[in-house]
Amino acid sequence: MNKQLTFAMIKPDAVAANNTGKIIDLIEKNGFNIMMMDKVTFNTELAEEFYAVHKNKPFFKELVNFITSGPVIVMALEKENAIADWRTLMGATNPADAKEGTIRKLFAKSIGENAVHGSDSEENAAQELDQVFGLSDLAEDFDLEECELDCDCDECDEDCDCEEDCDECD
Ligand code: RTP
Ligand code: MG
Repeated sequence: MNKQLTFAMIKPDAVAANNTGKIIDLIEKNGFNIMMMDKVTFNTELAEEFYAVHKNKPFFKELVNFITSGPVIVMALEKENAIADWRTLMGATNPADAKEGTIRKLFAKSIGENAVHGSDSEENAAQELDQVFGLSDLAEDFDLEECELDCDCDECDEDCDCEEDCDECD
């Protein structure tokens, strides 16, 4: 199987509890390659967009309030089968149901404050990576080097989605 990228987040509860390092250690020990990482605080607009699929659920407001309540660690993780394997390492949404050794079993406080997030499909991984890291044109081989073409001409568009003109083409 080819390498896959997924979007992962250490949520505000785990960051506030100083569990960031322990969770990153587990991520690395389980064979994930951290391709990108940042510490950010979601604003309400991004949180509502990020969790839009849950907008009609009774817990939506609580979820948005929680995810915007403090800094989070956002990551792009690379591995074969990264999407499913990260969900397995995270454990069940409700820590009461999470298996021994999973991150949620170890660090989640409750179903609402459950330490980590992971994309649940290829489509959502691409969307979430784009929402948070602005990777609108994920290359198939997941080469995440910054674009150096700086161009939106027809010729270069095949390789580059950035919208600035380069000197040669404008
Ligand atoms: P996530 O999206 O955060 O990785 O979590 P998940 O896939 O395991 O769970 P999902 O069904 O997508 O739910 C998103 C987040 O909403 C909160 N939640 N609260 N109070 C509740 O009944 C409830 N149910 C879900 C959780 O924080 C969950 O991670
Ligand atoms: Mg989910």
